[in-house]
Amino acid sequence: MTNLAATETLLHKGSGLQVVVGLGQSGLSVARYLAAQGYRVAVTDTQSAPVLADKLPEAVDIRQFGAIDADLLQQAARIIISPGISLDIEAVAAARQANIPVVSDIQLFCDACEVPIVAITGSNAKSTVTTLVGQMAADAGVDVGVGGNIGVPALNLLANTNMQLAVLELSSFQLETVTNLGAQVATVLNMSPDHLDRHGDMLGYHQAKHRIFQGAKSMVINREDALTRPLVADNLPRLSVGIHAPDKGHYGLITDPNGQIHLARGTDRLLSADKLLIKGRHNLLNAQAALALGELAGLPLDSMLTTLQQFTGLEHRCQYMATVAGIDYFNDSKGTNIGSTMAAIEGLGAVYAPKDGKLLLILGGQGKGQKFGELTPFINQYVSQVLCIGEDSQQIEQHLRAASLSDEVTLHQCKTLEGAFATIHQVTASSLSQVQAVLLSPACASFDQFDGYAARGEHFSQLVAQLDTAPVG
Ligand code: UMA
Ligand code: ADP
Repeated sequence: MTNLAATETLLHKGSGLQVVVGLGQSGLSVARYLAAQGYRVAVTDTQSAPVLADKLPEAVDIRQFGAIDADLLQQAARIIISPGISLDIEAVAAARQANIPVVSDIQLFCDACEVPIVAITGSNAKSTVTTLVGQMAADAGVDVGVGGNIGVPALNLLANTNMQLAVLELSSFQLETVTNLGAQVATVLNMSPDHLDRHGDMLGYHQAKHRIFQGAKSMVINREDALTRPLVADNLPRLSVGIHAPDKGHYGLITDPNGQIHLARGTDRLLSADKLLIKGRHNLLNAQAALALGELAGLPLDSMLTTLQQFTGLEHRCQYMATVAGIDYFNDSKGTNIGSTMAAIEGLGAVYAPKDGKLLLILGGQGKGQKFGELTPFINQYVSQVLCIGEDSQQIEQHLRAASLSDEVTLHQCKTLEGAFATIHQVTASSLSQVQAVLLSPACASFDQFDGYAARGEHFSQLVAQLDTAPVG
């Protein structure tokens, strides 16, 4: 160790105990990062034997498992909290009361990161847009790191010392403890209710999301969603996206008299919509957001347009699975809130409506305090059968009915995905069925029955595959 490094180590040790709360992926990345910097690090987790414990560096010798250790938190110089843990739990609330700073891994990342950051949040489309911007940067020859809520803890990106650009997907949980992120370009893609059980109400959720704009050098907003605009007036470079024809320099859609839709920048038609492999109006917005973010991060337009035409979308997001007995099956397991499910119903419903087809929608799981009645107008327009599963299925039915669910929509209580497939079999066997597509877009979290949205989507996909191989008749 050099003298300078040794002095820094002593300085860090002298700067007090760093307590990592939660030993999931982000907690582990924080413990490793701070230990490597020479800090004294402690970890605490509610689980008595967190699976990642044996991956901790030896230097992290204070390990309090089985409960979040309130006394340990009181000894902290700084607490680094995992995004899945609420700031309101007793031990953390008490530490905040004692003026102990509580930050997220993202704060450590932005304090250390020396390259421009593209920061992306929103209720929906974060992973899709983050992946697209990352791919656009990589295709343009930029050494890019892609991480955050998308699954790669942000601090892990710092291991690449050649990184030229960081593209971060950020959740409201990560943002609520970040100050002055200082992104090169930041965006809130869209806002619809989600995680209200954690943030209390829409205002709390909105405030957490909008922290993404703190210190930003430029921003991208959605013209049709006022909640994506920062509340504070500023003169920062700002590009907008939207479904209507754009003003000069902004992104939007231009529709030709023959109905052909184009992605556009001002009056320039950039690409016709049918050149994209990702479908639905929501994906046209996602494509614009990626272009606008890329532009403000300095990526070349031609190369970004090439990337767009090659992007096939992510698994579990309105993903086409198979056609069985003339019915198309779509896995939108990542549709975990009503905003995403509205987009999926509208996006796919519009494809089948001209063919007099209707959707069969599988909804349900953990409802997170959402108002499901907001889905009713979309269901009445495009869906003929609703199949409810999971913990909050009765509540979902009550909300839909209280919001005037049409008599032409039949609602079934199915408890599980297996139960739903038994009902699908009955419904689609009828010659009167209008169902042309089955859509799993639950508008709910999956944790009552699955390990996550991916496990739920995979289970759906297995059930579809079994249909596929089942004898016809
Ligand atoms: N824990 C406690 N006490 C609690 C709750 C949790 O000790 O009250 C412990 C658990 O025992 C576990 C650890 O905390 O050991 C888990 O921490 P975590 O839930 O924060 O999860 P991580 O593994 O650190 O993953 C987090 C994000 N998870 C959440 O926000 C819930 C991941 O987003 C993210 O990919 C990862 O950091 C890397 O940045 C996932 C997610 O579901 C995909 N995000 C939500 C969403 O997209 O809707 C916000
Ligand atoms: P996130 O990371 O924010 O959850 P994803 O890209 O994983 O976003 O997409 C999640 C779901 O959101 C998809 O399954 C799709 O149904 C829906 N979705 C995608 N784009 C949009 C959009 N622009 N507006 C609303 N919903 C969308």
